Amino acid sequence: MIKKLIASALALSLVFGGGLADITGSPDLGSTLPVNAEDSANKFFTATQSAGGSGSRNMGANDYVWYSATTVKSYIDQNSDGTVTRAEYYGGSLIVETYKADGSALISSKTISPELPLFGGVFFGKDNIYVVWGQNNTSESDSTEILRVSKYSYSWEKLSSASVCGANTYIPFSSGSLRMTENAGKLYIHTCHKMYTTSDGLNHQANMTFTVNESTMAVEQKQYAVSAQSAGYISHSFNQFIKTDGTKLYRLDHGDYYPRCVYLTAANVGAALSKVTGRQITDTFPMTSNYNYTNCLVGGMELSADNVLAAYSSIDQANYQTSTQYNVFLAVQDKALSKACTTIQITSYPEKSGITVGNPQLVSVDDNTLLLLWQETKDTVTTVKCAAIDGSGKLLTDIATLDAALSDCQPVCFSDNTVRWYVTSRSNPTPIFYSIDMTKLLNPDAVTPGDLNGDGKINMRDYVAMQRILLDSTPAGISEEAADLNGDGKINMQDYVIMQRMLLKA
Ligand SMILES: [Ca+2]
Ligand SMILES: [Ca+2]
Repeated sequence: MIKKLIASALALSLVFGGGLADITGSPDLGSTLPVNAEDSANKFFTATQSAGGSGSRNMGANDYVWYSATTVKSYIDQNSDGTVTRAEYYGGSLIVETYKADGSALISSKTISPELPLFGGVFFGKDNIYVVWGQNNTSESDSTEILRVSKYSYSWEKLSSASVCGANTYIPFSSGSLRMTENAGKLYIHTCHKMYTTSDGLNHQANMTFTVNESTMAVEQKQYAVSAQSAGYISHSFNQFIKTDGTKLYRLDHGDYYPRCVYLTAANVGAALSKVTGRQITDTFPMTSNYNYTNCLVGGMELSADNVLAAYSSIDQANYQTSTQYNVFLAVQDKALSKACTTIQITSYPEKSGITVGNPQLVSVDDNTLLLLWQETKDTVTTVKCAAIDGSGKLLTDIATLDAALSDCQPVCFSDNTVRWYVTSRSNPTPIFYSIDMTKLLNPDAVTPGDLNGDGKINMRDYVAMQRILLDSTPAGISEEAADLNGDGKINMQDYVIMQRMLLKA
């Protein structure tokens, strides 16, 4: 009986073309197969080379070139229809491109002309997109616009802007970065600048912070006064991070002098930006012959339910005169900044290991789950290491090795619980989109209904596997659990018909 039903269903399958022989050529029933790098060891991971898109080079741009970071040029965001936006400042303009959800093909593109000569950053907010620009003020005029925040709709229509003039700024974003966050209609910008010339004839560098009202675009708070670390003023600050949980505003700076460490502050949301509680989350770095050089790179700061976590790489600071081997560390600080910071050493490569460890990145997945990533190079082969961690920094998974790279595109967790980022390079100038399915990373044995062979996709291979189950017996490596699509505990024609519908919709 079953065999008869299958025979008629097989005839039915001709309706959606492709046939069964060409299972790799028409997995999505007519659509082009993306060039996917399948990773059988890591079924949670995919790499997709896009067809189309502007060329650039952002691979490794999250590593500090010398001692200081630069503004982040590459951004990724998920659109409401599931497509992916890439925004990247490259070649003197801001490229905005929309790709298919899996990154396989470019759908549309536009270019945003710079409003001022220096690029600060992009922030994809709840309701709008914000782009920051800046310009030098070497004449030290208090009326020169040194920073502009432009507000865009999600269709990239310019709506309005806010300006900051003077602000003791000689060169904005100099020898540091810029990051933004938002909460309850306020946009927070944490960055840095070289300041007006002081009596020693120099233009010293420090951090600065602004709060912008997102509806009126009024700059409501400015924090750039030369002050002390007790007020959150860091000199020099070579990298800046900012996050808020709606209660407190957390800022992280990579200081090289006042103080010489990675420094975290917390201010109450709505209170003065200078009214902070502060904590060193690394020891004070020993003074080196070039004091700007701290032998440390900070790559990420995220919040969990109870903690502020920061990822960084560093040499063995206790033996700074001889140590050259970088390792990855996590700093875990309670949100009240009341306890001693916990340092977790993630890698323990010995000196002269031959492994170059890059600046790590940290991604918030949910209140108590994060993803830690870093790049390693050995014998000219670059890989990405990754592991899920909980909100207190405890490893939830083994450290996996991926055939991938990192860039200055901060990876983002999309609504499908998948972390995505992209990388461009000299050999591959158009984007390769990488994705880590957090559900699969955390539950490697979990099955996805319809994905009978567990390769992360539902396609003709699964359809064939379903037929084999019904006609004969379950082939090796095929999940019967994934074949029971209506969840009634049996695999029969009802599941077969559901699978056909799934494939027709794909
Ligand atoms: Ca499959
Ligand atoms: Ca069933």
